[in-house]
Amino acid sequence: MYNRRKFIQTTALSAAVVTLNKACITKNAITNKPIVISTWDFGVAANAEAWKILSTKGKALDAVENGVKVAEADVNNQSVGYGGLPDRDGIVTLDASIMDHLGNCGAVLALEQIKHPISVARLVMEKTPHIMLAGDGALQFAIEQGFKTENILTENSKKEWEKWLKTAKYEPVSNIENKLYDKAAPEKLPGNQYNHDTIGMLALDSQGNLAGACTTSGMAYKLHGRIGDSPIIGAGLYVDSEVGGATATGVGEEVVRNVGSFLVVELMRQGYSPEEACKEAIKRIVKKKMSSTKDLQVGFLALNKNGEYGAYAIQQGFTFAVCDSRKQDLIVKGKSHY
Ligand code: SD4
Repeated sequence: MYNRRKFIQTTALSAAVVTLNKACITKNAITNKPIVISTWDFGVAANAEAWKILSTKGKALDAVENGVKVAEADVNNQSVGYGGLPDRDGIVTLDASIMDHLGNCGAVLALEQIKHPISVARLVMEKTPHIMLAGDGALQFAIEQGFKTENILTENSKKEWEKWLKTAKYEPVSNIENKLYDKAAPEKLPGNQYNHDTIGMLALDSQGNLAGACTTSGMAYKLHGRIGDSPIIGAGLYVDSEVGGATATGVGEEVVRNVGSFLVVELMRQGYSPEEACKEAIKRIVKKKMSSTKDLQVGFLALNKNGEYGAYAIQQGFTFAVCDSRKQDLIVKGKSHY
């Protein structure tokens, strides 16, 4: 895992990249493309895979699918794909969605036994007249499409769950950094501290097309059948080629309630910069929840069609990774409400 202390402060970004004025979606703006951004430190490895495609003039859609597959396959990542922490009943259920510049989209909800839900989501988009497939139906479709079923609950995640069963208390922790930032190595924390670290990825390719992908094992120890924001188009992910794209991480219920990613894109349409749009969306969540956001984490990440990006979270500690022709392994510490 990438060392979380290797943060590069937002302030270190060049002014040309982080645009804080509202008039960012102007016709004459210079477009920074190709570019790929994704949530959290593990986004660096995922971006690197996406960059192989983007840097050779490949499509944003292929880039985001292949990029997030890195996180899905990473056995040490206990919040995405293979190795993800299970639900209350010890079953790993995965949520994923994908969207392209034409508004095509596909999603799988509570998919079991499949290592790469994002690829199933893409096939839902490309091979069916539907957008979402859930549970058994999603699994049946995946098998029909040739996906291999396998046990995606690793020994490590099973042990964490067994430990959790002793108290069986469901307490979403806002994120590991909020309370324990700089105090303990993340790898020493108990698994239930990792309970929300979705990968959301947005890419702009050399043709100027945008795409996004979002994939997660959701909140650890959730009720069986619980669906988060990540596979809900408009909540965990949204792309509009006229404007830009957005993705979310954190407590999905709050993102769904506020149709978060759609909101961020619509704010960018009104002229907000990506960071300002994320900030405004976070402010709305905080306002509605009043004082009960102390332990709540939600983070938004956005990319506009000019290749400008930004993020904002409720709690400190939200990071995202950026990869473009200038820098391939940039980690940015997102700004936060608290
Ligand atoms: C969910 N939003 O299922 C996801 C979890 C997450 O960072 O984002 N973790 O609610």
